[in-house]
Formats: sequence, structure tokens, C-alpha cells
Amino acid sequence: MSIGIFDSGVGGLTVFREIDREFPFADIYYLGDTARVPYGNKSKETIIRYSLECANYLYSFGIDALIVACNTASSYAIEALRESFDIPVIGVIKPGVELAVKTTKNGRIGVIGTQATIKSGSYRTEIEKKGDFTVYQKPCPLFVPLVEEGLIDHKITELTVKEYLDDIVSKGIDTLILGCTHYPLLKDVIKKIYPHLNIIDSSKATALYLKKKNLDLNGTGERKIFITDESPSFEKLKDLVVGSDIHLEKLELSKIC
Ligand code: DGN
Repeated sequence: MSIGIFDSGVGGLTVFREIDREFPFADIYYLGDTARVPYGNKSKETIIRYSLECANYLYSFGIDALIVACNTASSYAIEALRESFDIPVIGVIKPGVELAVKTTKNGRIGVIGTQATIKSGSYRTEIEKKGDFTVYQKPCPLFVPLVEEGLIDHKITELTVKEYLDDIVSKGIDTLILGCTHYPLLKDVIKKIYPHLNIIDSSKATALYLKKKNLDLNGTGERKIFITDESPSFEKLKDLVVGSDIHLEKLELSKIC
């Protein structure tokens, strides 16, 4: 039994890592659409089309569940994906929101993500469905390139974190949702600057959410990671996040379009 996971690039590997830990016997197929990253500044129509193409490729492996390991795609394409595929389709937004509303003490929740995710209002809508919470949102467009460049533990990253987050932290949030799958890689830097924050890493929350579905996902434990274009930074980060024993396979983009 198998799980398909896709993201526009390397960020979804943080979800892959957690799913790999929770489901050691599942077969896991990951597609990073490196030829077309970033999705965060594309139109809704384009994000939906790219997401359907990625999902369709993974579906050809006979997957039993699809994880949309990209907040941008989860914000815009989840309904189209659910309409198109007859398997559970799980995005990263709901799991992160459920954990945030359960663990906030003062009801003030910060959300950071790409321009597209924040503009979609998907987190605000999902949080407000859960009750009386105050939401402060902030797009952090420089975080994705910093991660893609591997500048995880660097002075420039600390300065950028402060530039983006001082404003919403000053509003008295006690909980911060990392609304982009690249951001868990910056968790230590954020924690160092704002140690009091309850940081919600939606990758972990998503793996636990899938576990609660009680699907029989045991297979042979096969892992495959595909990318749609060569990317030295993807390879470097893949080794850092999930280890070097899982090899990358490059796909021609024409195979998925
Ligand atoms: N990892 C993607 C997300 O969670 O939204 C962002 C990467 C991108 O396409 N900009």
C-alpha cells in the first residue's frame, strides 16, 4: 500500500520525513516539481493545473492516499484534487490548524506562508471555523529562497526572520503556524529568536493526521523521490532532510504534463 506526496520543490520533504517516520512499511513516492517551482507566485488556474499533473503522475503508482505537501497547492487546488481522484487527499492546512487551536493558550495565532497562501485566506478561514481566535498573518516571500539556497543557519536568515516576524510577534501571539512546508527548516532560527512561541510545524501534524485515518498503508517500505528538473540545491537539502540513501530520479516534465 502506498502514499503519494507532492510539492513544488524541496519543502515537502519535511512532510516526507515525518510520514517516513510514522509509516516505515508504506511505499512512499514523492514528486518535487522543481522545473516549475515556486508555485507561490502563480495564478490559481496554474496552481490547480500543476497540482493535477503532479497528482496524476503519483496516481499511476496505485497510491492509496495523496498528501498535498505544499500549502500553496493546499490553499488553491485541494477541491479540484478531491473531485479528480477517488482516494483520500490530505492537505497540510487542516492538520496544522487543528494543532494550533488545540495548543494556543491566549487564542492569538500567527500564520506565515507564501504570498499566495496568505492571499487565499485559507488559514484564517479554517481557524475561524474553529471558534473565537484572533489571526495575524504575514507573507514571508524571502524564506523559500533562503531555504532553497541552504542558508538555514545564517546571519542573513536571522535578520530576515526578525524583519518579518517582529511585527506579528509584537501583537502578542503565543502560537505561530509555519504555513509553508519550507519553513520547518527555519524552525530552530525562529525558536532561537522567539523562544516563547508555540511553533506549529504542519508537516508533523499532517503525518499524525494521516495516522488517525487508520488506513492500511503497509507495503514493502519502498521510497522514491522524483524531480522534474535537475537541482543541486534540492539534492543537498534532500540529503540533509531525508538522508543520502534515498536516490533522486529526474523525470522529463513532458511525462507529467
Ligand atoms: N512549499 C510551498 C508551500 O508550502 O507553500 C512553497 C514553495 C513555493 O512554491 N513557493
